Amino acid sequence: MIDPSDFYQLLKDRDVEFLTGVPDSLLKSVSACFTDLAGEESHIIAANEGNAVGIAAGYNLSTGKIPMVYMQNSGLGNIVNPLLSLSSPAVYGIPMLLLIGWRGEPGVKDEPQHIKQGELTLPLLDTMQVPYFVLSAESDDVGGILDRAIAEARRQSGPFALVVRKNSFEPYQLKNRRPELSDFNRERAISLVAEAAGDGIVLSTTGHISRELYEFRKAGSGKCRDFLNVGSMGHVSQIALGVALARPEKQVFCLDGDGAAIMHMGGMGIIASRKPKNYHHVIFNNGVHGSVGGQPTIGDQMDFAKLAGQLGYNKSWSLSSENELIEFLQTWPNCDGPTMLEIRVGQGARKDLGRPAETPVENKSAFMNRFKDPE
Ligand SMILES: Cc1ncc(C[n+]2csc(CCOP(=O)(O)OP(=O)(O)O)c2C)c(N)n1
Repeated sequence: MIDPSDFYQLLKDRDVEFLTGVPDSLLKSVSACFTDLAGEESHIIAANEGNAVGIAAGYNLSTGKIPMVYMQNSGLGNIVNPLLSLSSPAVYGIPMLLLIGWRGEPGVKDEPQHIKQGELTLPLLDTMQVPYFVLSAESDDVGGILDRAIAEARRQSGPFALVVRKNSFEPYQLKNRRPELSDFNRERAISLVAEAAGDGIVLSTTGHISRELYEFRKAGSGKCRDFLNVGSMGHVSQIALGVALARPEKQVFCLDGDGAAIMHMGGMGIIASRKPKNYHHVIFNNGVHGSVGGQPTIGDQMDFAKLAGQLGYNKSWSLSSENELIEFLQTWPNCDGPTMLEIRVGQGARKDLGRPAETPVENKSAFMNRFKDPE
């Protein structure tokens, strides 16, 4: 296995000192190490992976040095455009290293949302003509691999990818943890919101939030008929918008995370512009990418309620305790939307948090049946 601190040092020794990206469960230890060891000026957790390629390009344009962009392979979709129309040797030719966590590698058991992406990770890189090397726990001479990757990125004047297999890096515990934004337990907050949503339509975001909602439904009625957006991080607010506009007679509740909302934040302006009266957006803001290791987002600096108000949501609030939420929920589902409720919550999730037992297609059917069947 590769020691993440050694890896960071090997990069520095080669003058690769600027790191940007979006955390990934499989690269958890290496991105936590970047958060701890690299100063703020040389490490930026970006809003999304495409933005990270942009930041890296700006760094290279102004220093001539090679940056590293790290991501989960789910982020490949976000980087296609800036790779092909910015950093490609056929356009500006901007050398950079990409470090890509390979979820869903063929033959390795993984969650359904990672299977197709995992199967197509190398073919996608081939199609984009991005050269790559696959790193694993058995890789020795990582320094030599980096030397060749850097030389190739410089020779081609374009990106070079290191695709990282599961368990390549040794565990590393993040030390610079973001202070808690509140001590309100998120699972409890989710259960209160889901209950208040009554027979409204609920959609939830990628990661722990969907898993907590699922567990709450299973413990209650035993059935989950909410749409659990296990993949496509950052898009649940727009899926919910599509539902709300098509079904104005239903109250629609979107349970979002701070990292996910920030990833494609422009969508909030589109929600506000269409003014769906039945749309209720809830952001559970813990200030971190909790599902993939707790690396910070900019959630602590965000005032989502104020932002929503400025964008044109009808009403918006922010709160951070169970008592406030219980009182608030007496009236909220009857307010005209679009509404935004930011709930500041604590970090972390239960160690024994389950995962949906149903496939995404089964989840879709149960969700779609809600529009046919009486409850
Ligand atoms: C495009 C993309 N990039 C990265 C990931 C990996 N990922 C899964 S959940 C998550 C964190 C989500 O953060 P947030 O919305 O704040 O919710 P929390 O994890 O704190 O519950 C990340 C980065 C992903 N699934 N898709």
